[in-house]
Amino acid sequence: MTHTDLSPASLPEPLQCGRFMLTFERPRVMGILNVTPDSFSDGGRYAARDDALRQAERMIREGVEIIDIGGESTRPGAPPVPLDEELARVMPIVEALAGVGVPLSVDTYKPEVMRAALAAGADLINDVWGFRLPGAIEAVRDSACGLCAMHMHGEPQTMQRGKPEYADVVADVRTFLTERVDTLMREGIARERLSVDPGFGFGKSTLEDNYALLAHLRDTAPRVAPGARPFPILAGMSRKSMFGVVTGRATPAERVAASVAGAVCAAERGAAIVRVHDVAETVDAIKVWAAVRDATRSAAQSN
Ligand code: 8Y7
Repeated sequence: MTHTDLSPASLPEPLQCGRFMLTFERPRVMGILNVTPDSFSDGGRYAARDDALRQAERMIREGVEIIDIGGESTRPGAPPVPLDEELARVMPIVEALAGVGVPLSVDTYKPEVMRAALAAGADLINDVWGFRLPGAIEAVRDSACGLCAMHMHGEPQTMQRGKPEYADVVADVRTFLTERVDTLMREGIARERLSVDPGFGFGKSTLEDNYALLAHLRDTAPRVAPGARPFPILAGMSRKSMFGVVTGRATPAERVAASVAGAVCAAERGAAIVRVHDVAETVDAIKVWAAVRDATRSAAQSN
């Protein structure tokens, strides 16, 4: 099969996401909602809450399809946030948005935050540590939530941030993600609840590694039996330094166009979900990508 394979059988498996069943006729746009107070403003947490809710409203107007709520900056090198602080940031947002009709994802690796978020109505748990912390799998097992298992090198316990060298970064990431989905399914998580993510920028040593993962995005997912649908792949590249390096744009806010181009490349390579800051721009770009794909499909059928 080439990348012009357009048969519905090659679409990602639908993802059971709590109250929702997401299908992937085209990639779904996940909007990033950070709830991290600016330590320089007073009453930071309440200001952050208002900010976050305003931003969520904006993303909904712009056509967001999943909202990813995060209370700890997971950027490499960021200081960890204590459990009670993370709960105080995330829970009011989950509670406020649980009724809006958009699937809610919570970006956390802490089992206690997972449990609280699910009890309050979260639909997806996005764990950059791939459910490797003790208690993480148990925290999600008895719910219907979706899971996103991301690749990050190293052990959660030590929070090691070494820069590994990969012999073959695509194969190494696929091996890791295959082990994670096998473990999760063995532990009782249904296959249709699982999505995977190569973890752009997380401990990938070089620019080449990140672009190899994007170029071969489909091959980062666990292999499935012939005829079976692949696991949904989430691609999170928005505003990351892999775009800064190529464009010379020093600050994340300047990387919007680059990020949109990256999202389109990910769509072309089978991404099921793209995680982005710039929802309106990405939604438009994905619509154009899908129109071209559909026209290609019609042309192929009439030949
Ligand atoms: C990713 C992510 C971040 C990603 C998934 C940032 C929380 C860094 N990146 N989650 N989170 N995939 N699944 O720049 O690539 O957004 S935080």
